[in-house]
Amino acid sequence: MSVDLDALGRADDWSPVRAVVAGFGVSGFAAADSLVHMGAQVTVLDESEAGDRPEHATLLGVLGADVRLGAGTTATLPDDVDVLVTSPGWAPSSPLLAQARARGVPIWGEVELAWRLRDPERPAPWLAVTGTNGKTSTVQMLASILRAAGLRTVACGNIGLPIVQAVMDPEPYDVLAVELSSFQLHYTSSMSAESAAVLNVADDHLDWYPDLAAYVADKGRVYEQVQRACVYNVADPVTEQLVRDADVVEGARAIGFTLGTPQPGMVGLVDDVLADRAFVADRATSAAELGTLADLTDPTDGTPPAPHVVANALAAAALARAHGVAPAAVRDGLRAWRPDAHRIAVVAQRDGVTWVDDSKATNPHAAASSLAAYPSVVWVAGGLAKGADFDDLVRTRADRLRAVILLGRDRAVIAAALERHAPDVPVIEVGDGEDDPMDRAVEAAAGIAGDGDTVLLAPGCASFDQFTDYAARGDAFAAAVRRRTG
Ligand code: UMA
Repeated sequence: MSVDLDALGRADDWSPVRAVVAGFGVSGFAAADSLVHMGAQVTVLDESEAGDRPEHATLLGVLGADVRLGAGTTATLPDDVDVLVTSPGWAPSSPLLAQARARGVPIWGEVELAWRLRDPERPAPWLAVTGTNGKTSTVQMLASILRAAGLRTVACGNIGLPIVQAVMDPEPYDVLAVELSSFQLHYTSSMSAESAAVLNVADDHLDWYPDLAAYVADKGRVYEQVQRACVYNVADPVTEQLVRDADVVEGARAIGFTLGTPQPGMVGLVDDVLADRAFVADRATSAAELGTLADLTDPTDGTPPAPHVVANALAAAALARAHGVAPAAVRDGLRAWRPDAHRIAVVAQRDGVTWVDDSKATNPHAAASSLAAYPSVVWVAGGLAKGADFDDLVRTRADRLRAVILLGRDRAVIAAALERHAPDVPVIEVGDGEDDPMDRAVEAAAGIAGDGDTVLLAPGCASFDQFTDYAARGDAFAAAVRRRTG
């Protein structure tokens, strides 16, 4: 007898449910743990036995889960499965997911599971953020604002804390600041966020998706069934179109954010003031002040905020205002916010040269935003391009490039774009055979950069070909810079 999954919630008995969890990384472990907690019969499959997986397997094994790790374990979907809960990194073409589709087994992501497991007595509303770039900073700003308003909240989702873990927390949250990747949205169908924002859309993850349209469509899913506000980027018409295409709850509003003067129904900038003309009573003639650019200026070195940081702050402010947060709490929250490491972090200043680590710029769109902040740049780039195209980036930023240092597996993709659109810019390639490629790259940059230049690590690519992750890449850059500049 099959189980009526749609009738099951947090208050129900899940013991008849036979769930297979695909992947035992961060989200897979959290999903499996929650399902075991709900009493379901859980089988977990993961090709890898590395890291903390064996320890987690023992832990869940004691609680009754069947955890199968290692090569070959993910080839075949077990018989008698009611639901497959997949990790976001699994492409829909994976054999396990294809078998589930062929057999009519529902496929949920961990986010879908989290939505279904919300506490019926006190379901914390979700304020959801997606977009190609800026998601993590925006949810951090949002969480900071919500905290300044006295609310119990946490930034969760793609940022690292699985949403299901936040939802199952014994001490309930008032509201959640949720970062969603396109992968997570792909496997989410019943979520109805209180409000949601798409910050921007540009090429990314074209190794996972058949084409850009499929990626954009998954981003748009964040607006489905939104209850209060769909926040879009006035400068990015694709995001506004996604709002138009969405099926929202009656009464939900479209709210734009802009670096220009806001029209009624938008938040934006009036001189250096972050101004709200969306959530004030008389928006035809007045605006509320949500803070100033000084509130986003780094107090340690007085660096003014880059344009995309202001845009992210306006999007976070719109989501918070839609939730009912007062203007003063928006200002206090933005003041308290600090960017993470590896996001346009100044690592050294020496002999008129500024060395900046923006290792988090893992696609061309992010690298382009980063390059826009500096007039004369020695650009350090390369890694895994994920199928992206660098032509637009090079065409629009060529006038800022003094020289380019390329490293990593797909460096030829960037070299070819430079050849086409900036043939006069000197390019130095660091070969794969080098012992410490980042050290070689920094050495090459030091040989070129002069007074007034910025050496900018904004790779436009993922890091996994040469580093564990973008943080390790940024650390390697900073260490090499310090060795050279003292
Ligand atoms: N695996 C298999 N077979 C496969 C594919 C994967 O067995 O064919 C296994 C891997 O061995 C691994 C697990 O499945 O154990 C992979 O899980 P995953 O790659 O989906 O990653 P998680 O550890 O569950 O982390 C995920 C997000 N990862 C991805 O989307 C790739 C994390 O985002 C997120 O923080 C976490 O859930 C909690 O929500 C990271 C990320 O890189 C930061 N996101 C991308 C981005 O920001 O660009 C989308």
